Amino acid sequence: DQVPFRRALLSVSDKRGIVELGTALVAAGVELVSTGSTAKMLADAGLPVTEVASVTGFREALDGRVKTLHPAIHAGLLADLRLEHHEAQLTELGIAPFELVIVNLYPFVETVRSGAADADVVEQIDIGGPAMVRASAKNHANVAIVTDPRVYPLIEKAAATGLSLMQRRALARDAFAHTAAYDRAVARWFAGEPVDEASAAPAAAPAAAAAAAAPAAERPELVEPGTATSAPASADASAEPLAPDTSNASGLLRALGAATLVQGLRYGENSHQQAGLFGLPGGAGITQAELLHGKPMSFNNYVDADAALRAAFDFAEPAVAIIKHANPCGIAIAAPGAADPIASAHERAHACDPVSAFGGVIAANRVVTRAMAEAVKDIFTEVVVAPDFEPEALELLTAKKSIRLLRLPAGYAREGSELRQVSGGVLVQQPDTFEGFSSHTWRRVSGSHVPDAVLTDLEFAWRAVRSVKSNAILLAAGGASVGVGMGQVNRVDSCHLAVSRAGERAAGSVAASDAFFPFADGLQVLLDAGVTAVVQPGGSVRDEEVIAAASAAGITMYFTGERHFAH
Ligand code: 93A
Repeated sequence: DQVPFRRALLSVSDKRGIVELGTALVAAGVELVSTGSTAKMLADAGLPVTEVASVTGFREALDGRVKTLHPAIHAGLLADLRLEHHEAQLTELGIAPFELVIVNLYPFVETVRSGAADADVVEQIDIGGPAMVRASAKNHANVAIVTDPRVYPLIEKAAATGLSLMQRRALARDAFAHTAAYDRAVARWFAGEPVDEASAAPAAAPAAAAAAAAPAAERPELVEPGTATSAPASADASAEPLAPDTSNASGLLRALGAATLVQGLRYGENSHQQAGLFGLPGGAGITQAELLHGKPMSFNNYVDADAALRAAFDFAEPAVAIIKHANPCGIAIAAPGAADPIASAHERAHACDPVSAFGGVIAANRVVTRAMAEAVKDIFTEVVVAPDFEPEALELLTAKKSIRLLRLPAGYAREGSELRQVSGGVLVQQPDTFEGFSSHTWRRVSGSHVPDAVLTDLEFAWRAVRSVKSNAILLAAGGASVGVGMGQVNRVDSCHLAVSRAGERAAGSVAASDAFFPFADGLQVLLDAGVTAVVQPGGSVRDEEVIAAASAAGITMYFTGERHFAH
């Protein structure tokens, strides 16, 4: 059910990351079609791009009010190519379909907030953008719709393969939540109400609730046999795929059958357990990483390095995770404007819990620089794994005998399914890599609207907490964890742990909880320590008590409607 990308429509007001995305798409052979200033930006970066005007045969009209509102665009968005007569009509009309649409809307809320005159605010009501978003989302059977730049890394990774139906559905759900929130803001402005309250009103069902309710039949990755190909349906069916498609359960199981021994390990988790490492055909993960320096990796090194990669690569920003016993003792992204972003991320991740970081495993999602190496060389570290190392970084670190340095294979990626052995069989699931979530879909249940910086911190904490074993509580400030409580069998203990690790830094931090608070007691531990905002799934029968505790403390709390268990 993957639909490969052949033609993409890009029309964005927020242009961050669009050139990188366009570059990845062009490299994968995707044709770019784009509007006015987006097209100009892509062309200026040297990318081949087709102007919307040359597709429609119309110049942008009415000061840009009419750009993409044209059948030559909308038929390409709405054609359901599972239907023969749709395909025939498109051919007859000479219109090519889109498989990928990247849109973000005119900045309406920002324009209102800037105090702009009414006429200027009205001009910032996007009409063509939501039409494209809604059309593509309706047609998610054929089209992937992206409204949030944070999803770009996912698209870049999938540029050559396209996305699965389940991923396209998740994006469609986000797209409708996005246009609904946008229209709500417009309606509030017309009503003379504050527009930034709009996103706090309950929108569509929160993402996770909807996902949890989806029957297995709607999650074909989990139940359908793998077709093991990213080629279009019309491709030669007799062509044998090189490797099973590990994005789905049956593909992964077939790949396991073809796994080969990469290396025998000295021992397993303990010295009396024999062990080995097997690689999947076509795998591009920690198993395929190149050991640049140090002793062979141990069983536990592999487990921890993989957990570190999972945490660091969950972020689009330069990020570092430090892992001990499969749990993070620090996760951070670079400080804004840092001269050496990856060194900054490392410094902040290390500062979270320097005691636990001793003997840890570090993953960076960017090339390790000399500045980062300078800091790491003075800390006893088992493993550093990264896409690469600057030559001077390598020189500094190879001076240390005890450290292992690993370079990731090109195109490092986790499998689209993960499994765990249970007696008599294996459990298979999709990994918790869902990219469609954002604070737009959260519901504020106590306290007042928080400043953007706090919301950004809450989003950081909510993403970081999914790399922490349950019960997980993660305190964060400024894009860095400051206290992590993990692996406890009750949530109160995780709260105590997070708070005690954070020490004085707990006051003023924000907190994420991987699952709901069953009672107010755990939350109270955070409140007493001075946490200022909390994000958690909600859904406890005692939610009212928990909300009352947050309200009594005067803090803001959001419900996400989805959880991040990791057992
Ligand atoms: O003025 S519109 O309501 N009419 C349109 O036909 C249209 N098409 C795209 N707004 C329209 N857009 C919006 O333009 C997109 O939603 C996006 O925000 C923006 C991108 O324009 P440009 O590429 O010129 O910056």
